[in-house]
Amino acid sequence: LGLLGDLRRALDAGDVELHYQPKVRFDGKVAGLEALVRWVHPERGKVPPDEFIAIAESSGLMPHLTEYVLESALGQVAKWQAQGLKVPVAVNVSPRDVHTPGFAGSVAARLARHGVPAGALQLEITEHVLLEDPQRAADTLAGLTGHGVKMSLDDFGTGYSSLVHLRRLPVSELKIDRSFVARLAVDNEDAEIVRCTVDLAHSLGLLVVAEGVEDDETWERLRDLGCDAVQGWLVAAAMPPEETTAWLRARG
Ligand code: G
Ligand code: G
Ligand code: NA
Ligand code: MN
Repeated sequence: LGLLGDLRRALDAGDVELHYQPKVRFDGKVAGLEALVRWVHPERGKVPPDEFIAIAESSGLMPHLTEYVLESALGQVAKWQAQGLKVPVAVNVSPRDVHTPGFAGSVAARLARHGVPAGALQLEITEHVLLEDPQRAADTLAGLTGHGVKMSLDDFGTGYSSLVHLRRLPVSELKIDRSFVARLAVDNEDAEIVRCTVDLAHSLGLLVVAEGVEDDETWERLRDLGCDAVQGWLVAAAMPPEETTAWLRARG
């Protein structure tokens, strides 16, 4: 497939961009930003991330993509820091990354090189990190948290044996998948699932972020259920860096 070669060239040329989507608390304060990759192919136009991430994963290009994303995100965090904007950024990492030897050390070295404190970086992982080699994954995650990097469990509720994994993973935040959030205001079962997830997370000492919040009613229900922060189009979609800077400044 030509797309893989094109993606490789786009990474080498710096043609893959990061957009940033805010996570906000119910008092309106910004809890952080999630970096999301965007690739505009010269002939095909926007390629959906799901599509090229799957290609990167199956072809062995994923570690390279992740290095690119980390490099770009940390460069941006350093820029924002220099402008007095102190906001943590979350980067999505794939199971493959967590199984790459030396991953924790390379993240720590990258932070140091950019002069970014580890607390300003969060890594979003999914339960799939535990499918292949749970021991190696646990070691890598322990290494990362040992360096002070915060871990977030993404798409919670959609993987396998969520509860077992939750106990084993050194995460400080849980993100409720948007498939549970979307119909929260109209579906009692979804509302109950979210309520239980929030309570469970809190009893384990984790922060809870709800993804895919699109309307005020859902926002209010989540606030009443004790959720800590939300992410979604109601607040803002993922924005290019300059737009994110303006958005952060407008928020104070
Ligand atoms: O906007 P959205 O279409 O950005 O993202 C689609 C999927 O791609 C989501 O599952 C998201 O987590 C994933 N994704 C977005 N950016 C990255 C990235 O930099 N690395 C990885 N591994 N996944 C990403
Ligand atoms: O897997 P991950 O949770 O990282 O995926 C995030 C995906 O969700 C991205 O594709 C992002 O663009 C998308 N997204 C973010 N906010 C909303 C929202 O409010 N509604 C919907 N439908 N999708 C959203
Ligand atoms: Na994510
Ligand atoms: Mn998610």
